[in-house]
Amino acid sequence: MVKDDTFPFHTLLRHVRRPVVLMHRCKNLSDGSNNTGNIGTISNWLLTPETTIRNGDTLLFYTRVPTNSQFPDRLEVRLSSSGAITDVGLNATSVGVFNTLLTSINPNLVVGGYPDQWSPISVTVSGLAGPVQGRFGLRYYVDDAGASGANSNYIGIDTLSYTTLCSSPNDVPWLNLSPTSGSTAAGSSSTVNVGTNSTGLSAGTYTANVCVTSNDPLTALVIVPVTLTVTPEITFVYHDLEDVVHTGEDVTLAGSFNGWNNSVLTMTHDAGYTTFTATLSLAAGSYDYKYVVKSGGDQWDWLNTNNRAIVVSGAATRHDYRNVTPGYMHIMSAASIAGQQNVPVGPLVGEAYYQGVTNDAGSGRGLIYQVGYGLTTTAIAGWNWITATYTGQNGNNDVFESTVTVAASGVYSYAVRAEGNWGAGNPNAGWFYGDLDGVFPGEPFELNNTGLLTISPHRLFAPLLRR
Ligand SMILES: [Ca+2]
Ligand SMILES: [Ca+2]
Ligand SMILES: [Ca+2]
Ligand SMILES: [Ca+2]
Repeated sequence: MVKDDTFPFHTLLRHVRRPVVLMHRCKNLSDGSNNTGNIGTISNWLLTPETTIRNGDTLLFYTRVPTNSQFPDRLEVRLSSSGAITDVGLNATSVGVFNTLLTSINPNLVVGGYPDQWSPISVTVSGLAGPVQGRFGLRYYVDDAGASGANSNYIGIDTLSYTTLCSSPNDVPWLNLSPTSGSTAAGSSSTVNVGTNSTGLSAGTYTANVCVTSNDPLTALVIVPVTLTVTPEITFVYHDLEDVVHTGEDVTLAGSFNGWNNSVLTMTHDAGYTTFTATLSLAAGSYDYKYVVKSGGDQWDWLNTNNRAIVVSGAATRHDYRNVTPGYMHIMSAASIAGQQNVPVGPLVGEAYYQGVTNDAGSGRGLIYQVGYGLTTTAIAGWNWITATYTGQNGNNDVFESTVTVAASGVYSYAVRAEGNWGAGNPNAGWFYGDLDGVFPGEPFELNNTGLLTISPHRLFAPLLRR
């Protein structure tokens, strides 16, 4: 008995088709159909197509009875190993070729013994001597049923699927087996080579089972699970816009993905040593990394003050640029400096600390220093800025200076600044400014802590006037 308008569908697949199957005693249903007499035994069958059935295969479906049903129902899941034959017996108590009972839902026909909401039923095949050709049979089997019986209401079945653990090798192209069959003498062993080939596969996890069937009565089937994880390829590209990396120097890529080993992954450089690339297969996840310049020692901080981070979820190309930030910026010259217009005044002196970049003798790689003056009413970026020259070390700090020549007399503020990410197109570009009490984590740049530069009108000397 099949009917499709009594339950709402099981929602998982309701849009696919209308597979609700009902088997009922029909004493109250309007269509008046009957499955048995006033009292009798109902044995209604739903058969799957013929297939190869192995131990470990799983039949999954959803089933239910009406809410608060007072007439118990029962469902048997049976197995036939007789190929395409559909013989279910001649009467309500016989089962024909479906003589293997896999499970029974509400076997004792008790009220409440059958789920009254859509519930999954999973049946795993076991106990077969080997693969068989056959069918599954769902048998609605209720005695004392019918209009005057104590049992039988109706049930629904929906969203039925069948999962076989052993696939045809043609369905698993990424797995190679050799040999695919053979014989092994009792007490000895044979080697089966299993190879994988990820060509053409997108990133992800692939699983299959290698199933070994034999006529061994004790282990007719051995299942070896195989998992192939194809990881996304990530291409790292470092753009050396500031020429921090000189011709002949290597850049390595070190990160949490290779134990921060700064010697195992040397990036490929272009002819001009301006672009460095490396491609890695990385499992999905989060990683920290750094680019390390091989210049004498290993220069961890020349291209980035802090670790970079990447979240891998699929193949990607990561473009990176220099990203250095100073740990300290400071005006070293006097808080107040005086001079005359059109006469070089100063020098204005600053110092900067970039972790790992300024430490050694000489100006830090790729750093630009400037001194500047302007009115505090003018935005500091719009002051007059003059490139300054490295003059020596103050501990780990670079010291730099320049005089300035001011055209108009007046009272100005002055400050110092530095930039390491100045290459055209570097998204990390930005000047860092220094003041009199310094700029460092926890101590900001303050306009009211800049230097004072007082420029007086230029006085012409009397002897000149007398000529
Ligand atoms: Ca370069
Ligand atoms: Ca230095
Ligand atoms: Ca301060
Ligand atoms: Ca400050």
